[in-house]
Amino acid sequence: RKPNLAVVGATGAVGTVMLGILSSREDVWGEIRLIASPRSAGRKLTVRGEEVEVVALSEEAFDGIDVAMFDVPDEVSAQWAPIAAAKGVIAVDNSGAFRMDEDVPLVVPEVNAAAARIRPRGIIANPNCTTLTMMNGLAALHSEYGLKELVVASYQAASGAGQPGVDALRDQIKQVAGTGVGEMAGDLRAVITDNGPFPAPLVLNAVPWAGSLKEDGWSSEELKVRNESRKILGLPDLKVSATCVRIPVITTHSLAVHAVFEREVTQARAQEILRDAPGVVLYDNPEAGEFPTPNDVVGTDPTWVGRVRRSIDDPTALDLFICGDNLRKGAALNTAQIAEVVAAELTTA
Ligand code: 11C
Repeated sequence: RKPNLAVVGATGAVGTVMLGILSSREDVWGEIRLIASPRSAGRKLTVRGEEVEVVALSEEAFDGIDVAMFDVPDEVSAQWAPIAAAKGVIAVDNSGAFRMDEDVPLVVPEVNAAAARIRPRGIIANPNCTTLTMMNGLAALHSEYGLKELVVASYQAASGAGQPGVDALRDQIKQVAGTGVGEMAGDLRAVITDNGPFPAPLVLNAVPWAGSLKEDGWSSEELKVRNESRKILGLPDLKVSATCVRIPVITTHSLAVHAVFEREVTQARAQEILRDAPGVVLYDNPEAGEFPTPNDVVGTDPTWVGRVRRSIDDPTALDLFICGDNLRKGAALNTAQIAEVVAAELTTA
């Protein structure tokens, strides 16, 4: 029989994208049950062309379920993924609650699908969206050149902070449209009354902050990029420095990456590797004005790589610009791909 799937957090920003993805991919699922907070229970949502009523999150909601995806805040996953797992459900969790737990694999199917089979807690973690944006391309380059170090600057979309982030940016756009605001020092901070989930006005601006404050001035997002990259690539000593910045884009995270390798690189070979890498589109012809911008990439599945250059001062280093839809490959799509790996395992077992 086909395994039964639960989508926990079906009404959220990622959950909504997930229902579209489940409706468009090869259908490997029996029942798809939609679960959300009691506040959203009773709502009807469409998946696979059928209306499905949302049920409230409870222990019984997992009865008869084989695989459950969690697209909910960390604290909700921390509480409920183990409850589902205790009932024999395999939990695929998109929160940060379990990613660095050594008994929880952190999976990008194009990179380390086999890791999904070893899950002592019955939980598989989906990486952070910023990390995910660069994993497919970097894993392909790593297998040829041996990755040693990453210096990353992110340009992150408002939807990374969920619907409140999108709502705040849209409101701020309305507030400044047609005014001269944004031309004088500090005028955005004076005019924008609600920063939403961001620590400064985002419209007409760039805000060098994502997540919460951790030790020595690093943000949680920057530490996730470092720690999760190391775990996914199986490189515990990989040197990683990230600076995470929010920009006024609705969806799609972008990353400027300086990657240093064990061996010398060439631009042409690096482009060839990226062209052949699973889940990657090489879009790299600056002469013709071709390079990815976040807006080109919204709603697409692959991560797009352009501006591939060998470092002028280091023949072992590449500089790249990578864009990925943070709600698709960065969240819902990768979670769906992991769940499909598990479904294939359950079906052939
Ligand atoms: C952001 N990347 O753009 C974050 C959101 O660890 O899954 C996702 C946080 C996470 O703000």
